[in-house]
Amino acid sequence: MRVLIYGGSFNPPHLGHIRSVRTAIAALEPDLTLLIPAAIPPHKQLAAETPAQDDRFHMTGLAAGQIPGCETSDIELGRQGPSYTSDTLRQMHERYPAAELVFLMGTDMLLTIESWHEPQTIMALSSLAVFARETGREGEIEAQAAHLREAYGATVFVLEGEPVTVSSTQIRALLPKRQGREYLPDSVYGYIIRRRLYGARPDLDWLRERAYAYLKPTRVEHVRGAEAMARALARRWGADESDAAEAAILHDCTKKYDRDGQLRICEKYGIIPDKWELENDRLLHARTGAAFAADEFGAPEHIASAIRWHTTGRPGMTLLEKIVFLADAIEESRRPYPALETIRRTAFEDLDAALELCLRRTLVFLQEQGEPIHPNTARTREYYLKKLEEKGASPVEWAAQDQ
Ligand code: DGI
Ligand code: FE
Ligand code: FE
Repeated sequence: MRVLIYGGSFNPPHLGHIRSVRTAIAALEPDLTLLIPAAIPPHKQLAAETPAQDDRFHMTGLAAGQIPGCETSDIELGRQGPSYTSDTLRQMHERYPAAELVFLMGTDMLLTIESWHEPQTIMALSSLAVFARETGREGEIEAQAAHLREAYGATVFVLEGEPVTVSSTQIRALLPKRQGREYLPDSVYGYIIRRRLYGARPDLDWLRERAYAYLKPTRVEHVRGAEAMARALARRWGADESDAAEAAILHDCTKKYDRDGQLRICEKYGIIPDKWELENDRLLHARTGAAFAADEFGAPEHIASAIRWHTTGRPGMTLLEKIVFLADAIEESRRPYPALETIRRTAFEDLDAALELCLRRTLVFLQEQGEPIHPNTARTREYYLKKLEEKGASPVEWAAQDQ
């Protein structure tokens, strides 16, 4: 029996890891392959944004799921103090006494193995399999392999294959910039985004694909329009354009659910609808949407709150909340309503005046329809009316032709 062991931080596990393991499996045909996330690697400092061990273990399991015959072991995670490969191999040897253990590593590790804790134990208990981390060092690798065979009686397999150059460090640096998805299995990427590990922000192409799946097909055009308008407003008013896009992409993510669906989501997230929301379930999707976006897509507080307040608004809105509120109301595919053109123009001249006008228009509309008015809608309009007065500005009137 042959057991292939691949230890590492897996912080996060990426396609490079998966390719290395596949290469090793193809060459060595082990009966079992184990990915072993390290607790505290003695040879390198853990990165500042390192997630909890449970998260790394879970991600490693997701990565292992991509490889037939591959499992994850948590033997290093429960360990107190530094986690040494030699201890792991001793434990593995006890567990599989008849097996040939093969320890998989990158060429960079092979070159430093003599400085590890108990190198002779490592090489006595297991064979070494090495995959290339870069090209052009084949001579050096062969020389080191020969030296280890000579000095320690080591068995060293130098694997053929394209070098695996991507590193977890690089990926961690890319994730907050909405990049790096192409280096990760989709399941791992989805988990990272959902938990916002490493300060990750979602790749917006990925987010659109995932978020649109929750929309009625007829609503996609509106959400696309809201994103475009939110981006334009963010540029105009100096907000983070990609955050505005993210919030707009997610803003109606629970809109398709009917009353029962809304109430189910409320129950799941501990949302207690007020009496206006119970009377008019169209108001609830803003609250359920914020909770769902946070849970399903890891939306951080400032983005969730832009979703939360996109229907009624609230006094003292953040810039992002104003942008999403207005983008929703004035995006290009909105069916024309009175004052729409005036609100569109005003949104690029004075945000507060645009908000006041938009809310005033909604209040008139709701009154005409005999719909109950949510106190937040009324209060928000009053707040921005007062704000305009304090600025010495007058509320914007809309032209007769803007009907
Ligand atoms: O989800 P969307 O259709 O894209 O837009 P939205 O989230 O702004 O929802 C708009 C609906 O919300 C619209 O039909 C008016 C309604 N609405 C906004 N404020 C109030 C309100 N409905 C009631 N009953 N009371 C309000 O105060
Ligand atoms: Fe909405
Ligand atoms: Fe909307």
